[in-house]
Amino acid sequence: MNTKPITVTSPLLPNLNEFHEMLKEIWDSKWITNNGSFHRQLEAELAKYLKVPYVSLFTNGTLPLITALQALRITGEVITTPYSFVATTHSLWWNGIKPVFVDIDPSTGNIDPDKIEAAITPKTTAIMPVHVYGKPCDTERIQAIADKYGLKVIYDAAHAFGVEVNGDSILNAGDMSTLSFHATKVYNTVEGGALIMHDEKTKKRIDYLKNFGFAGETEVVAPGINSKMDEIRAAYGLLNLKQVDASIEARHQVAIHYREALRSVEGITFMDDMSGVKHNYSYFPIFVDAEKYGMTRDELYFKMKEQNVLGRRYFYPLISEFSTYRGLPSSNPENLPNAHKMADSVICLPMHHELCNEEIDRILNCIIK
Ligand code: T4K
Repeated sequence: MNTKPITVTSPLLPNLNEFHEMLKEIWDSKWITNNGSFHRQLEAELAKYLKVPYVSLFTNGTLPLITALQALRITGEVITTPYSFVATTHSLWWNGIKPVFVDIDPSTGNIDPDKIEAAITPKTTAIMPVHVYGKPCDTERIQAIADKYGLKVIYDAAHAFGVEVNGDSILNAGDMSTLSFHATKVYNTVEGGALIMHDEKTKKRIDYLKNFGFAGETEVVAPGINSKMDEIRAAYGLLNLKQVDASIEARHQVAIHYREALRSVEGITFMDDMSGVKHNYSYFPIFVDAEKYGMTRDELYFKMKEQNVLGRRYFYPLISEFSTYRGLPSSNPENLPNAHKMADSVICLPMHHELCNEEIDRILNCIIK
């Protein structure tokens, strides 16, 4: 096969000359990590861009999940979704917390608020939903349940950079939200992430926790971890912030193109934009109904692969199917029918800012018979 591979995503890269200028500044200053000036500037610029009060930068999108659970002193059981990247549940495991999986709403892929209350026990202390593919969870209903039972809510918003509902950032929901700035995300700092919080006191505590718990030169206030972002990635992040809007708009155009072409294909469905929501087009999942389409999801996935169109089956298998979690009572497939159905039918099509029409046509030609 000599066609060029079309990968599921491609990273947004800063202008190399501008990056070089910033690297020179870092070299001159010799301050390369530990809350440097680019780190402080990126926290401030992200808070403004994302319309949130406080941002704490992290070295990836997994450590803010682990740290948020620590900061809120979450123990016992946490209600979460099996339809996510495995890091969501791993963060609970790393804190000695038992995950309790609840099924998803098939229209969004997000945890189904109707099913949360039945999963609450005296040991439940929090809910950890995921805005999967950047589609906002029903945050109002989740908050109402949390308030009724005195639970904390930590959103894994790894996919939800820049997503807004009726003009308000989705990141303002719950007690805290986390972001991933991994290379594969809409906005990346190579590796990176952030924790979003609502008040200065929490921001201070999180900043201690990501620096071993140090509050000053000689005082350690908690068993923190090292999850600080360095100056080089903060500089890269500042440059990428300038072009992320254009990148999201380019993704939007790809989504329009896909939707126009796929709407009439029997057995293939996809998610439309939600009313009042500013989307980020981070992923473009399609769902294959084998009977109607005449081919299973895996048959289509491997057919695409043969033609070097490298979609991905995010999120298959479900987290509840991995060996660490399979034995949990809530992992029983009978408890998670919608999640299983979605995981067994999904293919995320290539989606990034540089996809050209010729590539989009190559992708669509694999699907449209
Ligand atoms: N919560 C949720 C809901 C998440 O989705 C994630 C991460 C996290 C938490 C944790 O955040 P981080 O700790 O990762 O910041 C990827 C990413 O590694 C992972 O960040 C992401 N979710 C997950 C959904 O996808 P892989 O193993 O599928 O990526 P990989 O290496 O196969 O790359 C996919 C494609 O992207 C490649 O085929 C080509 C392209 N690519 C990738 C990289 C790394 C590039 O073009 N350049 C690159 O440098 O996991």
